[in-house]
Amino acid sequence: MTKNKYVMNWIDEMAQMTQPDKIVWIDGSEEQAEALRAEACSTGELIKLNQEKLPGCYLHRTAVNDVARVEGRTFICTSKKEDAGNINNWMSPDECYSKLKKLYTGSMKGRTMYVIPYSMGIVGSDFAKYGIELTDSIYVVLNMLIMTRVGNNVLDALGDSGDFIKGLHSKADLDEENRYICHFPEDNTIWSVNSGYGGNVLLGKKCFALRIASYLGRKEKWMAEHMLILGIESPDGETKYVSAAFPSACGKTNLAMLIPPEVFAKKGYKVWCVGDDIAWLRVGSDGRLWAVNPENGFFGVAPGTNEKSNPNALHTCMKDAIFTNVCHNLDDNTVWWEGLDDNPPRNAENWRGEPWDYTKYDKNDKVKTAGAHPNSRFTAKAVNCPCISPKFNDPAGVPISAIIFGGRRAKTAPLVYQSTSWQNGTFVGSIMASETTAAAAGAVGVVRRDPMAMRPFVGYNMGDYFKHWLDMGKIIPNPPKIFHVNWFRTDDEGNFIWPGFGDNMRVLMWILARCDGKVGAVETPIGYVPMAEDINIEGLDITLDTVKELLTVDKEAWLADVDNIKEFYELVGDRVPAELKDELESLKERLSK
Ligand code: GTP
Ligand code: SPV
Ligand code: MN
Repeated sequence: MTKNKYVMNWIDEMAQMTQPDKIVWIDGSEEQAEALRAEACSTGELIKLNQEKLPGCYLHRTAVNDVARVEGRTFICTSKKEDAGNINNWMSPDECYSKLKKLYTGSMKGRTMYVIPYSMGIVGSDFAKYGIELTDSIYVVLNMLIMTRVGNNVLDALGDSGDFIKGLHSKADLDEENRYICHFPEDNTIWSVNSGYGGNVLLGKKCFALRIASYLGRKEKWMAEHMLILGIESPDGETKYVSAAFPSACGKTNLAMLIPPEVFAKKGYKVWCVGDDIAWLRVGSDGRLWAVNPENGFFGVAPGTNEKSNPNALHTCMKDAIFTNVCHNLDDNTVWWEGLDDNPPRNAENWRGEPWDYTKYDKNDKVKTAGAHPNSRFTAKAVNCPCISPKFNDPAGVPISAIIFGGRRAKTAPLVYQSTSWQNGTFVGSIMASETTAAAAGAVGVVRRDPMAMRPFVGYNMGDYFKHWLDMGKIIPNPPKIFHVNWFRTDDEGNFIWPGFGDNMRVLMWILARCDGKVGAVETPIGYVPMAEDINIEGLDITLDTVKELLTVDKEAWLADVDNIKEFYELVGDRVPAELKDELESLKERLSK
């Protein structure tokens, strides 16, 4: 507990509104967590899994209508609408507070309000930021215990300061029509109501560490980005770090934990995971850009995770993990998901908790027929990851050599290209596009522009966000080089051409060689593209011609994209920096030559 009057007054006020039966402070202890797990099992909120095969692991099912982030119900509530911009939904703070107050009033009656003091970043470090989440969900408490650093030491570090993010979450009655995820960046406040799904309710994650933090980062000259961070250690023991922004369910966790292919492993290369979803970046005293992962765990996509695609993730979630909306194997009380193995359980319940017949699986209608929901997830501790970086708990973070943007593009974007400058790289990030995935409610597979993979997560005007990127370039004396990748090009039958996963390291090696000035490139209208021979394909069953195909820049397709980008910039509105519009004009000229 604490004597901090800002904390205590705020909790009083929230408790008067939500009217819980009691208030319980989460202290970060294992005893308390264990008691909460037992309580959740007694009510059915959690199912205790086979403790021999999956020690410390539990299964949770959300409501059927509550399985992904809801971007349409996510709001940025700044005083002025222009400050939220056209890409965000906006409500005035007054209107939003009064609307949500009605939903919160009495919403915790008969329930307990849990008080979770947590830190994003290492408690007590220069770059840590603190939050308190109030919630009526044990599932949220147990997830926050994995995903963030929780406990009394956070309250000690906060002292009597009012500088913390006030998060209020209530499941209320999970009413979809009254579901709201609202951010008040001017008040350091987040209000979430009527949901129980990860990204909507684990308020330290997207709500704080991206939406509120991006707003703070602009004010304080640092960056909060939807990026993984990984280190590549070369045989001489030197480690270089890269960060990469891919949209939701587009491969961050997989890249962050990759296992080097034999050709590099036998030489002694190693890959270390610093983070899989969020990076906070600032300029270091050495003039480089340094990154920390503010989280303490992974909330990873389950489907597709297997012994071949991502063994590190699989091992990470084999203990102390919470599985959400996966398939329950009733024979041995374990879990299963599509893409885990070729042996679906015969006696099982699907993600909804209904008896499941694997023979009815139709990959064109996964939500209805799959055992696990396409956006089913595992919540697992970073310390349980076999390749967690020795720098994971270093408050200074790691210096970034390259920033990589990427999306799911069946055509258009080549396997990899390099931008020509920070400004051009910012442009490359701003024009990112990707096919939508099951991570957010709505249609899947539709190409949409998703700048820097931050479309759903920028807590202010997207035009100002682009400007912030350009401004950061001016204060980083030795900035990372900026690249773009695409693992998802398909052939005429719709099959992925590039093997992906661990083999993506072959592309990372080219990127690092470019950073060191050790390899040449071909200049194209969109930037520098590798010579096909410079992508190491030893041990792969693809040919040099395939690599050439993956690296082609189709000018017609790109010109069509230019028109689409113009429309998107118009949608973002009048705060798109002139420099980026100039970049677009120059790109068009180069393509038309
Ligand atoms: P969020 O947690 O939603 O932010 O997603 P993420 O970017 O961490 O996505 P993740 O790594 O979990 O990947 C999601 C999906 O992409 C999974 O179904 C993977 O199997 C698939 N995927 C990841 N990497 C590759 C790749 O290199 N090639 C192909 N074809 N698929 C990939
Ligand atoms: C994403 O959707 O980008 C995620 C999962 O990482 S969530 O925490 O739900 O946002
Ligand atoms: Mn994410």
